[in-house]
Amino acid sequence: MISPFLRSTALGLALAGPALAADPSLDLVGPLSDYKIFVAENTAQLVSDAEAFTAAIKAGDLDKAKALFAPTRTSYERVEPIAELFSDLDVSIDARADDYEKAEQDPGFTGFHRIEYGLWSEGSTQGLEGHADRLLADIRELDSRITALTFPPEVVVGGAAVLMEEVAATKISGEEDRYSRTDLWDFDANFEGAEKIYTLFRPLIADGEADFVAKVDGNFQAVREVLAKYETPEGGFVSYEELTDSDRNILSAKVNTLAEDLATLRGKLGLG
Ligand SMILES: [Cu+2]
Repeated sequence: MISPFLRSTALGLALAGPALAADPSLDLVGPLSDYKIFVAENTAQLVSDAEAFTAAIKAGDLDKAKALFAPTRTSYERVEPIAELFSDLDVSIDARADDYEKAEQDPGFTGFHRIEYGLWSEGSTQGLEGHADRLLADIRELDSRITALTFPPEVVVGGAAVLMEEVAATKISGEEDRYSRTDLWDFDANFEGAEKIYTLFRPLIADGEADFVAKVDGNFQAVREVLAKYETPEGGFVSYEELTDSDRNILSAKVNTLAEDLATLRGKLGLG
């Protein structure tokens, strides 16, 4: 879930006024419609993955449910830059226990991380059936909303920066997947999602901003190289506990720089 505080500070400007490209030759329509296709592909994948994940929970298959948890989340984490556009569902799908008064015991705590708590900390699928139904319903609702959803360019481009900020500020501490330690799967998907946005808009500025583009490309590349060290042969990631301090420091530095640089991308595109 995206912190409302980070959202409001980083998007405050963008939401305050109409966004007009400074340079009329900057055609945002193409990248935006390509991005919408990317989001729709991911939410469709999320629906089918969530069907299998929730079916395993309801069948009482603990091992299968645990195995499907992280891969099911990846398509959600890839679209997290625009979570602002469906913030009600982001809360019910992806909130942390800390957001609730009674933490894990709070009846308002739902979604992936409530299920994660049950599967890992309580070691059982028992009592998770209702949470599984709710999660699948929320995910289907999200997928059905995408077609009609308007994607404001300042929210899409700003969202990539905000997500990097969020990774640097909170996710790097390992808060997101604290019961399963599958955080590296989420990081990888978050970077993919932010890089997708950057890559789609990059051609619009590449000519005039060669240094900027080289720097951002290099930082995404550096992050990919660190994460690649932790990939498993099956295409997943090892436990977050295996991340060394020095790699955590590299990731943290790169993510902070990416957050700053992507925050300036909005201005470079004339998005205020
Ligand atoms: Cu998340």
